[in-house]
Amino acid sequence: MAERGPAAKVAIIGIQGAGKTTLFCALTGMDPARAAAHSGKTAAAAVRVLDPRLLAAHQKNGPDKKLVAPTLEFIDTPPLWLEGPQKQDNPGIFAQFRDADGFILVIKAYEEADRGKIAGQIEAVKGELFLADVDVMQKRIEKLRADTKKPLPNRVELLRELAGLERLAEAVAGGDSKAFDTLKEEDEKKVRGFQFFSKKPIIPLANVSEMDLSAPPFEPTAALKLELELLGMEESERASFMKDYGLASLATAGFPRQVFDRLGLQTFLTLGDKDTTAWAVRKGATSLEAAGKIHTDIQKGFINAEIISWADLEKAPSPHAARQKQRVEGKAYVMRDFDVVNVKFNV
Ligand SMILES: Nc1nc2c(ncn2[C@@H]2O[C@H](COP(=O)(O)OP(=O)(O)OP(=O)(O)O)[C@@H](O)[C@H]2O)c(=O)[nH]1
Ligand SMILES: [Mg+2]
Repeated sequence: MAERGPAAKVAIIGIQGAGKTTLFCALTGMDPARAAAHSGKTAAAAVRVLDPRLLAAHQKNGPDKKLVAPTLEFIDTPPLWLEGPQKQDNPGIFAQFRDADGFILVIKAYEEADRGKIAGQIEAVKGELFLADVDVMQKRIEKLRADTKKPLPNRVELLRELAGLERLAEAVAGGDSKAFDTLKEEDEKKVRGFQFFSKKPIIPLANVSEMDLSAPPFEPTAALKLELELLGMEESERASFMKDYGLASLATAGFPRQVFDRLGLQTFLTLGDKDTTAWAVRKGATSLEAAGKIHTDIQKGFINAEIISWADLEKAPSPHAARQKQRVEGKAYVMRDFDVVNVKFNV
């Protein structure tokens, strides 16, 4: 099997001191001292997305086999928004995570003074991302305005792109990113290459003090500093501290799975002789697309897909027994989460 890249890249953003690096360390296991050395730059690390269903399938298929999980790449970023005299221009920073598929916006809410400012923080940070997009759009608009004055053979096409971008720039400058959803497919293809931030999902996470865990401002909420400290403890010590704080589980432990879902991704399984592998695919993907995730040759030679639903695998004592419930589906079949797949193909 070929080495797989991450299923998605997720940039951790927020105002100064929000807890971005603390979250990054809690998620990736990176030593805070090492992460601090990246101050002012981005740092990236991959995290496995371990769904309980994958762990159960692995047990069922043979616990000695290799377990292959999808990964998310998390990117720690410098503060995107600085107040007052510290305000600085750092345009180069955006290029470092332009290819992110989505964002976690860490909200600084661990001090009394932060509490009334949650909506303001979201607006400020989103505003920086949107402004960065508008800058890129304006540059392209200027170029298109100049080009459409020339008698170029594709002038009609360029005029169309210009009109589309002018509309988009106006909407995004006004804080409205829904304009992306109304683009016609051919126009969407044109702007896709720019990887605009404003069309990507933003997941806010409230970083509160351990005192406020019982009254979260919204979900997801975590006391990130406490979580990082707990993660550094021995198992038994951690369990007793968690009990003291009334924490049933660590928010950061389940977070990669939540993010995976919020980014519009789902999973399918292949149960091999040597491995149990979970593959990431977008929600709504067909069996043909799923086949392409495994190998382009398997997609090209696709005949059909043998599918066992997750519910049937879960109930069966073994993968072999679950095959009694197997269905054969064509290439247009829309994948369900945690389907077990065996693609038949011509070589
Ligand atoms: N009391 C408390 N302090 C926190 C919490 N989260 C982070 N901090 C502290 O706030 C400071 C900044 O945390 P970082 O994780 O470095 O924040 P950051 O968003 O990466 O900061 P910049 O990279 O400078 O923008 C550190 O001293 C943290 O220990 C929290 O939940 N409670
Ligand atoms: Mg930081």
